[in-house]
Amino acid sequence: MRIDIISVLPELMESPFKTSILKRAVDKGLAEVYFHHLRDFGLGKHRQVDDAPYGGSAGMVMMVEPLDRCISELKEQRTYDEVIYLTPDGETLTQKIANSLSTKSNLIFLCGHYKGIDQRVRELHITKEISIGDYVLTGGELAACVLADSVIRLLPGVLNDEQSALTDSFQDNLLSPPIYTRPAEYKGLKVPEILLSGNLQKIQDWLHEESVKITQEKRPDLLE
Ligand code: 6GU
Repeated sequence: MRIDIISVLPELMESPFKTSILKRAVDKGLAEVYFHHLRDFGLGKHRQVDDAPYGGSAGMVMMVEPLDRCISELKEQRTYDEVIYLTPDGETLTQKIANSLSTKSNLIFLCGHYKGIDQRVRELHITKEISIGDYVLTGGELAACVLADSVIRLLPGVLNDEQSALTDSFQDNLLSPPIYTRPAEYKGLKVPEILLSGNLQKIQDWLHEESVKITQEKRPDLLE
């Protein structure tokens, strides 16, 4: 998978892809992540990328021309499955969306800034708009990292068996059951007997029951 990320602040997104599992995915060639500095497509000697909105409301708007030039240049080089705009008014990211994007080959992520993008960028290029939740960030960069992480970890070969995505919270709309490691007793708190029993079928059944119980308690909306 190849992800091209367009931003006015690409330096905000460097370390997540240089650390741990995402780094390994990139090193193994399972994910290619490229940053594009929007300012390189800015207008005039000040490399302008934003301007005041027509109609006189507050804030600045990301201009159509730099974004169109940047995205068009990428599209000349390959076909993209989706051009995704990270914005708080997009569709809220879910595991289902991450699963679906993990089957794609080429994605563009456009990080929103200021008051947003000129509407004509949407009409020309954007195929999907994603938010990572109902709160406001200073820009789309951290959201782009969250989205990339949720997608890249699903690519075949990125996680090993122990880290398998199949038993994650949300993979089957259930939260994870409680887990324990040694010691079997700590400050009088004991690991449930069943987990020490060695009976794999019973353990599986218990873990599933616990998952359902915890989901009912914490996130009943997931069971609806
Ligand atoms: Cl994608 N961008 C911004 N600026 N804030 C957000 C968001 C995105 N998702 C949730 N809050």
